[in-house]
Amino acid sequence: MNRLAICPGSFDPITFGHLDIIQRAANVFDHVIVAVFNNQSKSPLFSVDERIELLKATTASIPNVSVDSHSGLLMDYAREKQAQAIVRGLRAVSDFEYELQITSMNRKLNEDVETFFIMTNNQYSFLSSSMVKEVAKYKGNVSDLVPSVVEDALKEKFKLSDN
Ligand code: COD
Repeated sequence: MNRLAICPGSFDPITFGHLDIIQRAANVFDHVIVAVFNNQSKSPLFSVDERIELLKATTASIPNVSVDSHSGLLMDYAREKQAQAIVRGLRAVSDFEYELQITSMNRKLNEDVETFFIMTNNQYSFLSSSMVKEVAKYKGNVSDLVPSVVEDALKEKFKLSDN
């Protein structure tokens, strides 16, 4: 049986922290779908299409990863794709509260899908899309935090919004 996992997130934009989780999930599952969802509590900088393009460009070298988006509930999407697993990353204790809440709700919505957590790589434990956006906005160096294609997209975004 082919094991399919979904890595859901806002990915606004993808960072090396996300990429590390996606790569490690791809090492374990037969296929991984990286799925862009809108998180109601965040106002995105990049459109869904832009986030998909950046994800495709940065995961192109991982053969068993594909990129998609969905605008409804994660668990409906998991059912539609017949996925066995959700994979999420965990950084700090602060992530745990949030992840416990959404995992409990998701389990209530669909008991057939397990959620797995991958502990952050130490070098990315401080890294978040929000911080990357803030550093880039004030012209700080983000080259160690995101792939170069993302760095370019951030520069373009903030250059355009400055005008
Ligand atoms: N190291 C390790 N993991 C990391 C790092 C890092 N440096 N940075 C981020 N991650 C992990 C996050 O912990 C997360 O697991 C994943 O990468 C994606 O992160 P984000 O921030 O892009 O994604 P979120 O947390 O905004 O995603 C939330 C969802 C969009 C998945 C959620 O809102 C959702 O499921 N929405 C759809 C509606 C729904 O079904 N809701 C659930 C019922 S309440």
